[in-house]
Amino acid sequence: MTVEFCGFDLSHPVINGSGTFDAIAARRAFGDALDRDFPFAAFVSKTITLAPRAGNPPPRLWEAQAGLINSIGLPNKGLDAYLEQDLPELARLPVPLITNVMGSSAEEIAELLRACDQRDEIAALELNVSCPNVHTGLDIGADPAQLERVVAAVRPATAKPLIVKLTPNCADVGACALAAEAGGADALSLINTLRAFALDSSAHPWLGGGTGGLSGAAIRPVALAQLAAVTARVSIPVIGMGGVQTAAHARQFLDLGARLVAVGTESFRDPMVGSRIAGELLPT
Ligand code: RRO
Repeated sequence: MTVEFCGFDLSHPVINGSGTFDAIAARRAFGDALDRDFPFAAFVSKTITLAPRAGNPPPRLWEAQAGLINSIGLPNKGLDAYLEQDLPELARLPVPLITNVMGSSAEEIAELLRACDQRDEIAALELNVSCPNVHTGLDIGADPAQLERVVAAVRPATAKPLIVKLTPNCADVGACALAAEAGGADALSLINTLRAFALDSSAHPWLGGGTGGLSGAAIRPVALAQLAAVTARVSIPVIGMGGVQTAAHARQFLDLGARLVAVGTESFRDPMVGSRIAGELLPT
């Protein structure tokens, strides 16, 4: 079931959602076996920012009835340490590497893309636009006009394929998808987590960061609706995700027009679920 994606021939259509599989920790746990039977056809890194970030105070997770609310808060070692320490390790993976980046202004994003553009280990870039704009406080990706401006402004910073990961927390995801395509995105991915809140038994916010993002089975119907709205409007390839747990779920995303399908929360339960889904997926 090889799939062409942004100039790469992938061995199957299943990849990971950013931030849901730590390939470096997995190699420590599974050793070389990880590289022999890597569960995904491409690997997407956790989101990288320019400066290192500690992330949100705990608690960071809340188990919802059919999903998970996270408020991780983008902990990462920052661009320089990522390039120096993580990239050599990630380059040993047997699949193309997609580096996910986030910034709160076009200037910050362009700097991230320019630095990654210099590195042959990186096959493609994924831009996470769920970050609040430093000037407006609103998510960069929630307003189509702003999204098009930002994507167009940063597009020249890299010759590598640029995937824009849309936010689902917007009024019209189809309009955001069109805007990202018009700005020069080579591909789109969706959905990120849905904004959510968890209260403890005394009705106090449970998560250290206040609000969080809901993922897992609960969001699959929303993901399917948003995917359908996007594939109906754009001609660039789309990566679909949101609550995928089985090959039957993945098939629904592919049938709605996704070129690739990503597995996220389910990998916390079973790190090898990507291989199982890829093995069980039947060609159309
Ligand atoms: O780190 C996070 O808290 C986080 C990110 Br960057 C994201 O894009 N989606 C999410 O659910 N959590």
